[in-house]
Amino acid sequence: MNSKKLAGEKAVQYVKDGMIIGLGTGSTVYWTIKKLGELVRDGLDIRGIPTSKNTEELAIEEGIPLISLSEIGQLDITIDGADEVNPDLQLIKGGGGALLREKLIASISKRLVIVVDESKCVSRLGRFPLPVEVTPFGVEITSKQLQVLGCTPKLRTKKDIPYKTDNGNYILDCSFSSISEPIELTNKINMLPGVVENGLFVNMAEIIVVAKKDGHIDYL
Ligand code: ABF
Repeated sequence: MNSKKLAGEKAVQYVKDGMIIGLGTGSTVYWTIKKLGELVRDGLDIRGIPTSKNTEELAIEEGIPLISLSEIGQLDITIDGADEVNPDLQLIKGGGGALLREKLIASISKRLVIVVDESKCVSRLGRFPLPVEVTPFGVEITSKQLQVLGCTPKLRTKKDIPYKTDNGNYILDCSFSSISEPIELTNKINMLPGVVENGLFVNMAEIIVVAKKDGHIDYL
């Protein structure tokens, strides 16, 4: 059973004709986008806003009409993945490097629906290192400031060179091991000079579609 496919496809139930949809990034929401492509080919009238260049390519391949952020004030729904979900529906996102665009698009969406397999559900956030998008300039300073908040930052690299986001920034993956106060922490992190955005999505998700190993779906 492909849990990611099950969760991704299930989220399509929230999509109605005429909607403007934020299209997330990652291997779970991949299946949402594939399903939406099928429905568009059967006549579903939607327009999508991708959260990353990878998602934009996939949406174009699937024939989903795109619209730019400058043309709209609000989205009807955003469907996205996550790296961790706690019982209060607080999230860690950004493992795919798209956290800035994901958070921006989610912030102007009427609903944020998250699709995960059950491995992402945790009692407390922090097992997954928190991605923090930072400016390349002064990354050493920002890293030291993040350490003061109690984590071990690690510069994300790809083939031994610093990974660059779609926005031209770096990512520091910050191991906090346990995050008990995500709301307080996200505010402290975003106050630091050099931080562009962090992967804590607090009080944003409305529905979590969780695919279990046995093929059942839970809704949080
Ligand atoms: C994306 O979904 C990222 O924010 C997050 O890292 C990723 C989860 O990836 P996957 O669905 O591939 O496990 O939105």
